[in-house]
Amino acid sequence: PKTLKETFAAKLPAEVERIKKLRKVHGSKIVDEVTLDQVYGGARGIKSLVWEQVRMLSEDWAARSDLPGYVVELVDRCPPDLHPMAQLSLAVTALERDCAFAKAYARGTNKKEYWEYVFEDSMNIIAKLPTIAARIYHNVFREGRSVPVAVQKDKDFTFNLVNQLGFGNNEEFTELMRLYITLHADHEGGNVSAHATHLVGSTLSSPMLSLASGFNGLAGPLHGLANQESLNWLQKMKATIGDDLSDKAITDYLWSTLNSGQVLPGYGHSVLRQTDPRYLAQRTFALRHLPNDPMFKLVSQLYKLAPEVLTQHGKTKNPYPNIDAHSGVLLQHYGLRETRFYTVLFGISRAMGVLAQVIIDRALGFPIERPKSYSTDAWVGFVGAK
Ligand code: FAM
Repeated sequence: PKTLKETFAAKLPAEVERIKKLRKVHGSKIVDEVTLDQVYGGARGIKSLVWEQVRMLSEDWAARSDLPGYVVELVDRCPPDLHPMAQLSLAVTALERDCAFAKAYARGTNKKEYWEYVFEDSMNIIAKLPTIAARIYHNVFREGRSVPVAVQKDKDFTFNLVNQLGFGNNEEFTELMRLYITLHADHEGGNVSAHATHLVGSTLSSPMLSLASGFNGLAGPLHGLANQESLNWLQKMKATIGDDLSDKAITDYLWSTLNSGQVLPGYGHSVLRQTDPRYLAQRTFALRHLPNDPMFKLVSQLYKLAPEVLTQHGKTKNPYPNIDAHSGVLLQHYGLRETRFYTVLFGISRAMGVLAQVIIDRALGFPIERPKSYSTDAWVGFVGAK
């Protein structure tokens, strides 16, 4: 059987030709109009990116999972009150020392071969993420009293992640994490972590530095950190309302959050206008495995009540829950209660999607990304306003 890299290499020439032809015949066709609102509104909805997907192989990752000693040392020296996402970003940045692409570029490699080095780097990074994450976890939440066990080369990627965190004896939790890792990799190109990785990669910066940029974006509370925020908020709610999960008690709490000028974490989305299918997949898992967990019951009540409250609030374009409204409740059920670690798990999964795209970007020879910017005075002139 062919390796992932061989499969990709075999498909590439036809894809390059397809895009060449598409551009030759249709290159001047208009695909979107841009309004001034979109210019000021975070470029929302402007059709301007290309995105695809690939699958990965656990066995190959296990073989590449060893960390260089200096990265271990770097992580070990981080103070425990440095947020785990900042530590993850630091460690990924530090992996750049062994970047095959940067070395090949410095040697003057032909640009047609860039993707092959980016592929190797991406596989190496993904392979090392569980060990880095587990090291951070043991340092921060076990006061460094334990270190992650070695990767088992014959086991799948997620088993090793769970095992290194210290939960390897729980098959149901491992199964949850297989779902989790699958769901969080899924994305399109416009979300911040995907776009940041792609944008930085377009400068031919290394996959390590590109991914670290994506992680830095993922660490924001409106993006990946929402999974941490969501469980913290649910716990605060539970501490306030206790066992009273009545519609009134919860509705009042939702309004108190909104009236204090905060968002409801885990609700809303820049693109989706319905319940996030990734939320529903997690809900299906919870209904099967933990229907009586008190925090899941609270999450279910919110699912029933929050959309109506957000609709009355009248601001969000999407009053339904997203992926982050559910994941924390599942993790805490199996004993992974350290909310500050949650976005790291999101990041491990997201790396697969965004690095796959960086490989494709280089394979298709995408150029440096450079939208045009104008001052408000220029925009005023452009739209003919006074
Ligand atoms: N609670 C309260 N207000 C909200 C809201 C929420 N959950 N979601 C959106 N709004 C407000 C938003 O702040 C904005 O208010 P202003 O006009 O005062 O600025 C207004 O509704 C319009 O926002 P929008 O156009 O509907 O959404 P955006 O595209 O601007 O923002 C989100 C999208 C996801 C950043 C936003 O819904 C939000 O802040 N949600 C809570 C945080 C969250 O769950 N993020 C995770 C998203 C997730 F899918 C991920 O990235 N992992």
